[in-house]
Amino acid sequence: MSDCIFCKIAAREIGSTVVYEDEEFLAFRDINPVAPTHVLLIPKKHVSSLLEVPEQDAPLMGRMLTLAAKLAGQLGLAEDGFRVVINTGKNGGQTVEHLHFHLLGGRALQWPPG
Ligand code: DGP
Repeated sequence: MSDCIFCKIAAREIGSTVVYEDEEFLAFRDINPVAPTHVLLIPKKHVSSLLEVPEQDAPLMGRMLTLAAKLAGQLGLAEDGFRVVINTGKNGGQTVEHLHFHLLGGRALQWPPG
């Protein structure tokens, strides 16, 4: 989508610190990290939120989830643990309307999240 900031990051029109890329996905460092490791994983295809994922994209979502685990390992988070977060909508705290997983680790995370 032309006015979507994450589409622009995926198209390399806006700079970011990329940690992983393939044909379907991009992972990059969050501009405002809330943990020592804070990476955003996005599908390159624009989907505005988890609520808007079409049924036929279930396999894509499965690949995204297994990729999140693989990246957590590559980022050194597997041993101590980590969190994958999908903020959705107003109460979920979603601020960018392009589906993204937050991959958070490097410190003990609180629960409930507040
Ligand atoms: P959320 O609140 O779940 O929609 O998370 C959006 C995240 O995106 C937030 O943690 C900050 C991050 N973010 C917003 N704009 C940019 C940007 O231009 N570059 C990068 N790297 N991250 C961004």
